[in-house]
Amino acid sequence: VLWGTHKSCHAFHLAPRTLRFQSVSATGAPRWNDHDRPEKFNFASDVLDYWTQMEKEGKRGPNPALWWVNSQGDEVKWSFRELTDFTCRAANVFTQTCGLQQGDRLALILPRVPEWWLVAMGCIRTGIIFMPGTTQLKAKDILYRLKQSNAQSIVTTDALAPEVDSVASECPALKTKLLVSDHGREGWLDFRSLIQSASPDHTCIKSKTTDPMVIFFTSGTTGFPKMAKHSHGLSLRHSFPSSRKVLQLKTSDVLWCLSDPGWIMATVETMIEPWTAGSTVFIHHLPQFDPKVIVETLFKYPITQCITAPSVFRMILQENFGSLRFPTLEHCAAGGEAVLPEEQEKWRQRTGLLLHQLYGQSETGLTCSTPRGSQVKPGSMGKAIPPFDVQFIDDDEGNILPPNTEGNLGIRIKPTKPIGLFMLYENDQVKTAKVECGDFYNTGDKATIDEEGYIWFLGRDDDIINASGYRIGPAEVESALAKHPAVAESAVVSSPDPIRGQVVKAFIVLTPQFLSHDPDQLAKELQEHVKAVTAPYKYPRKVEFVPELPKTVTGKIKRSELREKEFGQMQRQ
Ligand code: BCO
Repeated sequence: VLWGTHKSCHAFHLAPRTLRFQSVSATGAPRWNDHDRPEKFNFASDVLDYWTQMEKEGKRGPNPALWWVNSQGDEVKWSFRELTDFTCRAANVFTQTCGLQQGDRLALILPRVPEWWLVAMGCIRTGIIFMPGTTQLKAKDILYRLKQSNAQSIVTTDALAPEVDSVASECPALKTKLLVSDHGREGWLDFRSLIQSASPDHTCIKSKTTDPMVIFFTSGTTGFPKMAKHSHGLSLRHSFPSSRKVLQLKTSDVLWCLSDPGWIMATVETMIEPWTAGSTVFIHHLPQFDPKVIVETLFKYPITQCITAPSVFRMILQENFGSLRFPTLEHCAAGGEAVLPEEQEKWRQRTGLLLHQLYGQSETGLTCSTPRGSQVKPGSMGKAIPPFDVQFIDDDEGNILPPNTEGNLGIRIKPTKPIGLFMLYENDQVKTAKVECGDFYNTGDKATIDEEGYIWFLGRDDDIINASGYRIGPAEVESALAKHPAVAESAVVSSPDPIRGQVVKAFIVLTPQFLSHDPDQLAKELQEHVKAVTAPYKYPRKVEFVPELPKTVTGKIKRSELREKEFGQMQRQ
């Protein structure tokens, strides 16, 4: 460990060695302009190894590149030199031990443990496409992901290994299972010991900017999650001056983004954006969400910037904490769902800090924000971040609408698709085509823009539920409910919630044999059932039993009618 002290090392120690670099920029990481389209780019060799070189030349301060802590007092601090060393080893484990090649797919389902960053960067070095997933996934979700992607490999922990084993026989493409654990498991390779014995000499691939790098699973309004595939352009974009302006990170900054590693927010804000700037990525293990731990952490560690979901800021404000004047915190940003002006004001009063909004999707990465230092218009999600040309378009042909008119937030893709926008939905030409509207990618998010370019979120134009920053497709929850014998049919919609913004609500028609059951007890049983068969964050926090569901003449459930009833109720309260 090069910097500071640590009580005990959670993961492993390796002596940093002298390294060979394949592609170190002479002029520094941020050498591209907003509209550059370099033919080749690889985040590992062009950015991570650049900072390693800066450290070696004494041109970067002593702060770590990754600083990981947990509530037991364990701590890991890795410099960029160590990260280059360890991620080269990870790359060798994948290619030499596991026989994986550029273009192969690896499911990465780990909690916030330091190995997550080694696996992701090891994949980038080798061109293996990594597919982050939350540890809340259940066997059924994992099976879906492995089969849809034809994944050759998976990296996960003890907690999820049995779930993987229960479905592995249905995944013929799956060649290697890697376990991050202190214990062995039959049929699994031990990632930690393989890293220890692997060579740190590795030649990073010379990836094209347009080569695939990562796939995020994102919920749709119908069916199961889609695979939004991104190229190396996703990481190149954060070297552009417009992206660098958003947080204005410096090498001395310590950025804590609390996102679960399964979401695009974590890939961008706990890896790409801070390391592009040579900043410290701070991670707390946080196996369970607890506002008290978050507040204690912000007091205890020299964190300068914090990014999380608006629900987290709300939950902190709800608790009775004495002081929220954090000694080193300078900048806060919230992303994943909308923030109300009253919440921004309350946060400012309690902390003395402005709460900036970020907006993006798994398909788009960071799309809008109010850059640090520029005027925050309360309730607005800020301005478009170039190279995205954001316009407000109509549903039909993608015609551009004038300011202050409600429209779909569109990102121009013609004549040229901008760097950083997803490539396509893997294996799904129909859905890829469906989100193209004239010259634009249609986000499906309704918003308006004012004359100064500030954007105001209004809502979705479909049935997707945004509950505390999670995008949840109703079909996923309805399909989980359908597996319970009490459910004849169900309709799942969003319902307003003062803390989480929205929550999942299920309207359920019971089968005759359950009609006489105690409704409260049955609601709890169904909630537990959903938590057991699919990722628990999707479970319906509200349940209402109804004799029938509203339907169109063709038998289609009118979710919009139910949703309007929910939001109408809120207005009447
Ligand atoms: O609330 P309950 O206790 O009833 O249930 C919770 C958990 O306790 C439970 N659970 C979790 N793991 C389980 C489990 N139950 C059984 N078995 C397990 N293995 O399930 C429920 C999960 O709900 P949750 O995750 O909302 O829980 P929690 O603890 O209330 O967390 C609150 C938040 C705010 C921390 C959480 O909702 C959150 O992390 N939200 C943010 C999501 C996010 O990062 N979105 C960004 C996506 S990327 C993007 O938008 C692009 C932006 C550029």
